[in-house]
Amino acid sequence: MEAHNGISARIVEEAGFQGIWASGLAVSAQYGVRDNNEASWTQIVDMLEFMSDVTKVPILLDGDTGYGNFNNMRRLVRKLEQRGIAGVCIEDKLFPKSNSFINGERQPLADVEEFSGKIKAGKDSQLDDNFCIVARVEALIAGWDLSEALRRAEAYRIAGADAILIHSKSSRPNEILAFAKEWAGRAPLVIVPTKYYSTPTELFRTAGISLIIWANHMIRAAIASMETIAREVQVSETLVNIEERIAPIKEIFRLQGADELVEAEKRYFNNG
Ligand code: SPV
Ligand code: MG
Repeated sequence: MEAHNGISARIVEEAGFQGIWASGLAVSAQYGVRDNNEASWTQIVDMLEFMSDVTKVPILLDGDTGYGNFNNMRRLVRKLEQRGIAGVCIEDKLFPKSNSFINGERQPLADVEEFSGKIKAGKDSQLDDNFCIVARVEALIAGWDLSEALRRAEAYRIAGADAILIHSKSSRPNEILAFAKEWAGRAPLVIVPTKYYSTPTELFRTAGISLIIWANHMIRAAIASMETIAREVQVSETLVNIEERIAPIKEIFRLQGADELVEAEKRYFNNG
């Protein structure tokens, strides 16, 4: 499940998800900027540090294109490992990227050799064997066919990618299922069913998909709720109608771990 800051990461973990997707779209949005590499890579990694500090489940960063060439990718991997991030997904587009759902078909793809070198450089620079690099294939989004998607995925697998994210903007799962069939389990497959969300998850499980990313649903939940409450209070000039519909203050304290500090003060701050 997507998260975009410390508190949303904590909420996602508490709900029982086994991993967190640090979405480029959502982290950009919570900063109030576009998903076009407007936030710098260090601003993204700084936010990831807050997310990692308050959770235990693995965090997969949506690392866009790796924020540059193979050399930027090497540095990104080292910095993510230092902050306890479990892996990074990079997509075969060009920096600065745009979100795949905005004119996705008009976006140029990366050269396969160059992108494969970026994957290899990332894998060669990780110190923790468990760090994962997921290679995201944008061929179907950019208007190429299944064979181009498979050609790219195979090149990225050979370059060392731990998993392949095959992306689609179709409202039907057909091209994803066709890809999975041809791929035949060569490496774990990851999907993002934002557009084909009505497909039952069980169908993907049967098709051999290893991981589903619900890519933007925490930021969308937050936006919908904030828009409703802000408009209502602005018009009604009172809190009486909304108080019961929003989280109590004590829920904020709980999510922040306020109790732990009270306990710590008893242990370390008796004379304070
Ligand atoms: C993101 O969550 O930022 C993604 C997924 O990259 S998508 O928006 O579907 O491209
Ligand atoms: Mg993204």
